[in-house]
Amino acid sequence: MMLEPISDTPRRRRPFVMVLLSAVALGASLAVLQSRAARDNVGGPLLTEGPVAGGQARVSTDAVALAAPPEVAFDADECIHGPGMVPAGLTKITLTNMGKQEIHQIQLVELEDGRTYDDVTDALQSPDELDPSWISYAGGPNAVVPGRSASAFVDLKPGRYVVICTIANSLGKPHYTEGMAMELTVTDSGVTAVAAPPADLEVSGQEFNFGDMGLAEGLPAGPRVVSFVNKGTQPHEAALIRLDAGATAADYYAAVAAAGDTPMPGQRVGGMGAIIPGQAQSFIADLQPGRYALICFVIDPAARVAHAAMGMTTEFQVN
Ligand SMILES: [Cu+2]
Repeated sequence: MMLEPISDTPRRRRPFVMVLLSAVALGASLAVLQSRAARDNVGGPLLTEGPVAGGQARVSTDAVALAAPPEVAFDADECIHGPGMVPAGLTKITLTNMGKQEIHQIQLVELEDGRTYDDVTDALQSPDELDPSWISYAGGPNAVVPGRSASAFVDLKPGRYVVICTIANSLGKPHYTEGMAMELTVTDSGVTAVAAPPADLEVSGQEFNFGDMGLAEGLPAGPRVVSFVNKGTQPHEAALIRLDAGATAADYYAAVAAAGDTPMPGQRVGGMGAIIPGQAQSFIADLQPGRYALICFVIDPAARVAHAAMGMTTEFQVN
Protein backbone atom coordinates (compact mmCIF):
# COMPACT_ATOMS: atom_id res chain seq x y z
CA MET A 1 0.00 0.00 0.00
CA MET A 2 2.67 2.50 0.95
CA LEU A 3 6.15 3.24 -0.23
CA GLU A 4 8.62 3.39 2.57
CA PRO A 5 12.35 3.61 3.20
CA ILE A 6 14.16 0.38 2.64
CA SER A 7 16.88 -1.07 4.79
CA ASP A 8 19.56 -3.56 3.89
CA THR A 9 18.86 -5.91 6.75
CA PRO A 10 17.51 -9.34 5.96
CA ARG A 11 14.71 -10.17 8.35
CA ARG A 12 13.92 -13.39 10.10
CA ARG A 13 10.43 -14.59 9.51
CA ARG A 14 8.35 -15.14 12.59
CA PRO A 15 5.17 -17.09 12.33
CA PHE A 16 2.08 -14.99 12.75
CA VAL A 17 0.79 -17.47 15.28
CA MET A 18 3.50 -16.32 17.70
CA VAL A 19 2.15 -12.81 17.53
CA LEU A 20 -1.34 -14.09 18.11
CA LEU A 21 -0.32 -16.18 21.11
CA SER A 22 1.44 -13.30 22.80
CA ALA A 23 -1.50 -11.05 22.02
CA VAL A 24 -3.86 -13.50 23.69
CA ALA A 25 -1.63 -13.70 26.76
CA LEU A 26 -1.40 -9.94 27.00
CA GLY A 27 -5.12 -9.60 26.55
CA ALA A 28 -5.73 -12.00 29.42
CA SER A 29 -3.65 -9.91 31.79
CA LEU A 30 -5.25 -6.68 30.70
CA ALA A 31 -7.76 -6.43 33.55
CA VAL A 32 -4.97 -6.67 36.11
CA LEU A 33 -2.86 -4.11 34.32
CA GLN A 34 -5.82 -1.84 33.95
CA SER A 35 -6.70 -1.73 37.65
CA ARG A 36 -3.06 -1.26 38.62
CA ALA A 37 -2.55 1.53 36.10
CA ALA A 38 -5.73 3.26 37.22
CA ARG A 39 -4.30 3.63 40.71
CA ASP A 40 -1.02 5.01 39.43
CA ASN A 41 -2.36 7.41 36.89
CA VAL A 42 -5.36 9.27 38.21
CA GLY A 43 -5.59 12.69 36.66
CA GLY A 44 -2.04 12.68 35.32
CA PRO A 45 -1.15 15.50 32.95
CA LEU A 46 -1.55 14.49 29.34
CA LEU A 47 1.54 15.76 27.63
CA THR A 48 4.19 15.20 30.25
CA GLU A 49 3.92 11.43 30.32
CA GLY A 50 7.12 9.78 29.18
CA PRO A 51 7.28 6.83 26.84
CA VAL A 52 5.70 3.76 28.34
CA ALA A 53 7.82 0.85 29.44
CA GLY A 54 9.02 -1.39 26.65
CA GLY A 55 7.78 -4.93 26.23
CA GLN A 56 4.68 -4.51 28.34
CA ALA A 57 1.21 -3.78 27.18
CA ARG A 58 -0.29 -1.23 29.49
CA VAL A 59 -3.74 0.21 29.60
CA SER A 60 -4.60 2.89 32.08
CA THR A 61 -8.16 3.99 32.63
CA ASP A 62 -8.87 6.94 34.86
CA ALA A 63 -12.17 5.66 36.11
CA VAL A 64 -12.67 8.60 38.46
CA ALA A 65 -12.55 11.71 36.34
CA LEU A 66 -11.65 10.55 32.84
CA ALA A 67 -9.54 13.70 32.61
CA ALA A 68 -7.22 12.04 30.16
CA PRO A 69 -7.83 9.28 27.64
CA PRO A 70 -6.71 5.79 28.67
CA GLU A 71 -3.38 4.79 27.24
CA VAL A 72 -2.40 1.67 25.34
CA ALA A 73 1.20 0.84 24.49
CA PHE A 74 2.59 -1.12 21.57
CA ASP A 75 6.23 -1.99 21.03
CA ALA A 76 7.64 -2.86 17.63
CA ASP A 77 10.78 -4.73 16.69
CA GLU A 78 10.39 -7.73 14.40
CA CYS A 79 6.90 -8.18 15.73
CA ILE A 80 4.28 -5.88 17.15
CA HIS A 81 3.78 -6.41 20.88
CA GLY A 82 0.62 -5.09 22.44
CA PRO A 83 -2.74 -5.98 23.92
CA GLY A 84 -5.07 -8.19 21.91
CA MET A 85 -8.14 -6.62 23.47
CA VAL A 86 -8.86 -3.06 24.56
CA PRO A 87 -12.01 -1.18 25.57
CA ALA A 88 -13.65 1.21 23.11
CA GLY A 89 -13.37 4.97 23.32
CA LEU A 90 -10.83 7.67 22.75
CA THR A 91 -7.47 6.09 23.48
CA LYS A 92 -3.94 7.37 23.50
CA ILE A 93 -1.98 4.79 21.52
CA THR A 94 1.77 4.94 21.96
CA LEU A 95 4.21 3.12 19.71
CA THR A 96 7.81 2.56 20.78
CA ASN A 97 10.29 1.34 18.19
CA MET A 98 12.44 -1.20 20.05
CA GLY A 99 14.27 -2.23 16.88
CA LYS A 100 17.85 -1.48 15.95
CA GLN A 101 17.76 -0.24 12.36
CA GLU A 102 14.42 -0.01 10.66
CA ILE A 103 11.56 2.38 11.13
CA HIS A 104 8.23 0.91 12.25
CA GLN A 105 4.65 2.08 12.49
CA ILE A 106 1.37 0.63 13.66
CA GLN A 107 -1.48 1.10 11.25
CA LEU A 108 -4.94 0.10 12.45
CA VAL A 109 -7.30 -1.43 9.91
CA GLU A 110 -10.86 -2.18 10.95
CA LEU A 111 -12.23 -5.53 9.80
CA GLU A 112 -15.74 -5.00 8.51
CA ASP A 113 -18.33 -7.31 7.00
CA GLY A 114 -16.68 -10.52 8.12
CA ARG A 115 -13.35 -9.71 6.51
CA THR A 116 -10.29 -11.45 7.90
CA TYR A 117 -6.68 -10.61 8.52
CA ASP A 118 -5.74 -12.55 5.37
CA ASP A 119 -8.26 -10.59 3.31
CA VAL A 120 -6.51 -7.37 4.33
CA THR A 121 -2.94 -8.48 3.76
CA ASP A 122 -3.81 -10.23 0.48
CA ALA A 123 -5.58 -7.13 -0.78
CA LEU A 124 -2.79 -4.75 0.23
CA GLN A 125 -0.28 -6.86 -1.69
CA SER A 126 -2.39 -7.31 -4.78
CA PRO A 127 -1.47 -4.92 -7.56
CA ASP A 128 -4.95 -5.34 -8.99
CA GLU A 129 -6.71 -4.29 -5.84
CA LEU A 130 -4.65 -1.43 -4.54
CA ASP A 131 -6.27 0.27 -1.57
CA PRO A 132 -9.65 -1.35 -2.10
CA SER A 133 -12.51 0.73 -0.87
CA TRP A 134 -13.54 -1.86 1.76
CA ILE A 135 -10.26 -1.49 3.66
CA SER A 136 -11.09 0.77 6.55
CA TYR A 137 -7.94 2.52 7.73
CA ALA A 138 -8.34 3.57 11.35
CA GLY A 139 -5.16 5.54 11.98
CA GLY A 140 -2.63 4.95 14.73
CA PRO A 141 0.79 6.47 15.36
CA ASN A 142 2.88 6.70 12.20
CA ALA A 143 6.45 5.47 11.85
CA VAL A 144 9.31 6.29 14.18
CA VAL A 145 13.02 5.63 13.99
CA PRO A 146 14.54 3.11 16.46
CA GLY A 147 14.54 4.25 20.07
CA ARG A 148 11.71 6.72 19.65
CA SER A 149 8.06 6.74 20.63
CA ALA A 150 5.06 8.40 19.05
CA SER A 151 1.49 8.77 20.25
CA ALA A 152 -1.85 9.23 18.55
CA PHE A 153 -5.35 9.68 19.94
CA VAL A 154 -7.63 7.14 18.29
CA ASP A 155 -11.36 6.97 18.92
CA LEU A 156 -11.66 3.19 18.94
CA LYS A 157 -15.00 1.79 17.87
CA PRO A 158 -16.00 -1.69 19.03
CA GLY A 159 -15.01 -4.29 16.50
CA ARG A 160 -12.19 -6.36 15.13
CA TYR A 161 -8.99 -4.80 13.81
CA VAL A 162 -5.63 -5.76 12.43
CA VAL A 163 -2.59 -3.78 13.49
CA ILE A 164 0.11 -3.82 10.82
CA CYS A 165 3.42 -2.23 9.93
CA THR A 166 3.38 -1.27 6.26
CA ILE A 167 7.05 -0.23 6.09
CA ALA A 168 8.97 -2.18 3.45
CA ASN A 169 12.08 -4.24 4.10
CA SER A 170 15.17 -4.50 1.89
CA LEU A 171 13.31 -6.70 -0.56
CA GLY A 172 10.45 -4.25 -0.82
CA LYS A 173 8.14 -6.51 1.20
CA PRO A 174 5.97 -4.82 3.80
CA HIS A 175 6.89 -5.72 7.37
CA TYR A 176 3.42 -7.16 7.93
CA THR A 177 4.29 -9.99 5.55
CA GLU A 178 7.22 -10.85 7.84
CA GLY A 179 5.20 -11.14 11.03
CA MET A 180 4.63 -7.50 11.94
CA ALA A 181 0.91 -7.84 12.35
CA MET A 182 -1.52 -8.69 15.10
CA GLU A 183 -5.22 -8.81 15.62
CA LEU A 184 -6.94 -6.44 18.01
CA THR A 185 -10.44 -6.65 19.40
CA VAL A 186 -12.07 -3.48 20.69
CA THR A 187 -14.77 -4.26 23.22
CA ASP A 188 -17.78 -2.14 24.09
CA SER A 189 -16.50 -0.30 27.14
CA GLY A 190 -19.60 1.52 28.30
CA VAL A 191 -17.26 4.28 29.44
CA THR A 192 -18.24 7.88 28.88
CA ALA A 193 -16.35 9.34 25.96
CA VAL A 194 -13.37 11.54 26.67
CA ALA A 195 -12.66 14.51 24.46
CA ALA A 196 -9.44 14.65 22.52
CA PRO A 197 -6.98 17.21 23.89
CA PRO A 198 -7.29 20.62 22.23
CA ALA A 199 -5.24 20.88 19.06
CA ASP A 200 -2.33 23.30 18.68
CA LEU A 201 -2.43 22.80 14.93
CA GLU A 202 -5.14 21.63 12.55
CA VAL A 203 -4.18 19.98 9.30
CA SER A 204 -6.45 18.70 6.55
CA GLY A 205 -5.58 16.01 4.04
CA GLN A 206 -7.16 15.86 0.60
CA GLU A 207 -6.22 15.16 -3.02
CA PHE A 208 -3.36 16.01 -3.06
CA ASN A 209 -2.20 18.43 -0.40
CA PHE A 210 -2.30 19.21 3.30
CA GLY A 211 -4.17 22.49 2.87
CA ASP A 212 -3.11 25.79 4.33
CA MET A 213 -1.85 25.10 7.84
CA GLY A 214 -1.62 28.80 8.67
CA LEU A 215 1.93 28.43 9.85
CA ALA A 216 3.62 31.46 8.32
CA GLU A 217 5.36 32.15 11.62
CA GLY A 218 6.01 28.52 12.47
CA LEU A 219 5.19 26.59 15.63
CA PRO A 220 6.86 26.96 19.01
CA ALA A 221 8.93 23.95 20.02
CA GLY A 222 7.56 21.46 22.53
CA PRO A 223 4.95 18.71 22.57
CA ARG A 224 2.10 19.88 20.31
CA VAL A 225 -1.21 18.24 19.58
CA VAL A 226 -1.91 18.12 15.85
CA SER A 227 -5.39 17.33 14.56
CA PHE A 228 -5.52 15.65 11.16
CA VAL A 229 -8.81 15.47 9.27
CA ASN A 230 -9.32 13.63 6.01
CA LYS A 231 -11.39 15.95 3.81
CA GLY A 232 -10.70 13.98 0.64
CA THR A 233 -12.15 10.98 -1.12
CA GLN A 234 -9.20 8.60 -0.60
CA PRO A 235 -7.42 7.45 2.57
CA HIS A 236 -4.69 9.86 3.65
CA GLU A 237 -1.94 9.83 6.25
CA ALA A 238 0.32 12.48 7.78
CA ALA A 239 3.80 11.05 8.34
CA LEU A 240 5.86 13.47 10.41
CA ILE A 241 9.52 13.88 9.47
CA ARG A 242 12.16 15.95 11.21
CA LEU A 243 14.25 17.15 8.26
CA ASP A 244 18.02 17.33 8.34
CA ALA A 245 19.47 20.84 8.01
CA GLY A 246 18.98 22.09 4.47
CA ALA A 247 16.77 19.18 3.40
CA THR A 248 13.26 19.57 2.01
CA ALA A 249 10.16 17.38 2.05
CA ALA A 250 10.82 16.74 -1.66
CA ASP A 251 14.33 15.55 -0.80
CA TYR A 252 12.93 13.12 1.75
CA TYR A 253 10.32 11.71 -0.60
CA ALA A 254 12.90 11.40 -3.38
CA ALA A 255 15.12 9.35 -1.06
CA VAL A 256 12.19 7.08 -0.18
CA ALA A 257 11.28 6.64 -3.84
CA ALA A 258 14.90 5.91 -4.78
CA ALA A 259 15.02 3.16 -2.11
CA GLY A 260 18.19 1.04 -1.98
CA ASP A 261 20.91 2.47 0.23
CA THR A 262 19.92 6.10 -0.25
CA PRO A 263 20.46 7.87 3.07
CA MET A 264 17.34 9.51 4.44
CA PRO A 265 17.66 13.29 4.81
CA GLY A 266 15.51 13.28 7.93
CA GLN A 267 13.98 11.12 10.64
CA ARG A 268 10.50 9.69 10.93
CA VAL A 269 9.09 10.94 14.23
CA GLY A 270 5.49 9.75 14.17
CA GLY A 271 2.45 11.56 12.89
CA MET A 272 -0.83 9.94 11.92
CA GLY A 273 -1.41 6.72 10.05
CA ALA A 274 -3.92 6.51 7.22
CA ILE A 275 -7.54 7.33 7.97
CA ILE A 276 -10.56 7.07 5.71
CA PRO A 277 -12.43 10.09 4.28
CA GLY A 278 -14.48 12.00 6.82
CA GLN A 279 -12.42 10.83 9.78
CA ALA A 280 -10.27 12.96 12.09
CA GLN A 281 -7.67 11.96 14.64
CA SER A 282 -4.92 13.77 16.46
CA PHE A 283 -1.35 12.99 17.37
CA ILE A 284 1.38 14.39 19.57
CA ALA A 285 4.26 16.00 17.72
CA ASP A 286 7.23 16.38 20.04
CA LEU A 287 8.84 19.28 18.19
CA GLN A 288 12.34 20.67 18.41
CA PRO A 289 13.53 23.83 16.66
CA GLY A 290 14.14 23.11 12.99
CA ARG A 291 12.30 22.11 9.87
CA TYR A 292 9.61 19.43 9.66
CA ALA A 293 7.69 17.78 6.85
CA LEU A 294 4.32 16.06 6.59
CA ILE A 295 4.14 13.46 3.83
CA CYS A 296 1.38 11.15 2.60
CA PHE A 297 2.72 7.83 1.24
CA VAL A 298 -0.69 6.35 0.43
CA ILE A 299 -0.78 5.09 -3.17
CA ASP A 300 -3.23 6.62 -5.62
CA PRO A 301 -5.05 3.64 -7.15
CA ALA A 302 -5.28 5.24 -10.61
CA ALA A 303 -1.85 6.83 -10.93
CA ARG A 304 -0.12 4.00 -9.00
CA VAL A 305 2.18 6.45 -7.28
CA ALA A 306 2.28 7.82 -3.76
CA HIS A 307 0.17 10.87 -3.00
CA ALA A 308 3.49 12.56 -2.17
CA ALA A 309 4.47 12.34 -5.83
CA MET A 310 1.22 14.13 -6.69
CA GLY A 311 1.92 17.04 -4.36
CA MET A 312 0.93 15.73 -0.94
CA THR A 313 3.91 17.01 1.04
CA THR A 314 4.29 20.11 3.14
CA GLU A 315 6.82 21.70 5.46
CA PHE A 316 6.76 23.90 8.51
CA GLN A 317 9.22 25.62 10.77
CA VAL A 318 9.55 25.03 14.51
CA ASN A 319 11.04 27.87 16.51
CU1 LIG B 1 -2.81 11.11 0.80
